[in-house]
Amino acid sequence: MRRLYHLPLSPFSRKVRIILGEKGLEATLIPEKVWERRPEFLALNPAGEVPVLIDLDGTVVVDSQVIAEYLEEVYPDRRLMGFDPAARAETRRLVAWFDQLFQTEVMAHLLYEKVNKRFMGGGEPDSAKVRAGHQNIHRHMTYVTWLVERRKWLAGEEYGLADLTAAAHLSCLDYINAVPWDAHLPARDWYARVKSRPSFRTILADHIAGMPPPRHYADLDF
Ligand SMILES: N[C@@H](CCC(=O)N[C@@H](CS)C(=O)NCC(=O)O)C(=O)O
Repeated sequence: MRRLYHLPLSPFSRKVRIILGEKGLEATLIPEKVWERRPEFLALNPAGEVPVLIDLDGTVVVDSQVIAEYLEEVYPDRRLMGFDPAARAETRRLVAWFDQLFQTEVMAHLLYEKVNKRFMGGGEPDSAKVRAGHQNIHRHMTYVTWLVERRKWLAGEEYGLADLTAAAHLSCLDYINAVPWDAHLPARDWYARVKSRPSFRTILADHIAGMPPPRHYADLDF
């Protein structure tokens, strides 16, 4: 059986789970408490990070974007990165936007401070960082709105990796009720379209013990 080492509120793990769903590939999800730094897990990924995919033939693939590109090559029937080099370049640009820029400006301030610290025993959230995260997110939501007012999906006319990467990040923040949807209605409508896809179902079913999501989290008409 294909296996995916993951964490429920890891945006990079969610990105891979959604890709697997879109491509109709089954995988057993194995939660990995990365902070425990298990030797068996470090042997799979010396960086100690999730996600890690072990494919049917035992191939070990590490890093969400490397996994995305691997799955696109090995299981090309349902393409998620575009059909020509220009479309793939635009997809990769937006994936990098969310995995790098959004991660640094928003996720590291909000998710790390509010959630990761709690599990990893890192102390109280730093309120200046949390405030910065809440401010920074507006520029990214404004950019999503700018894109979807000009295109059907983020990277163009087809749903794909750019959409699911952005949604993977936002879904983690939505779980802690940190997305200002009401101030960015076109972005909310785009997210509602992504959210209603079957590949998103397991994401919406996630439930972390002692940390319930807000009511609207799994609601398709939020
Ligand atoms: N570039 C990596 C980043 C993965 C990453 O940052 N994973 C986090 C969870 S969201 C992690 O496992 N961190 C382990 C740690 O901080 O010790 C990817 O795209 O997969």
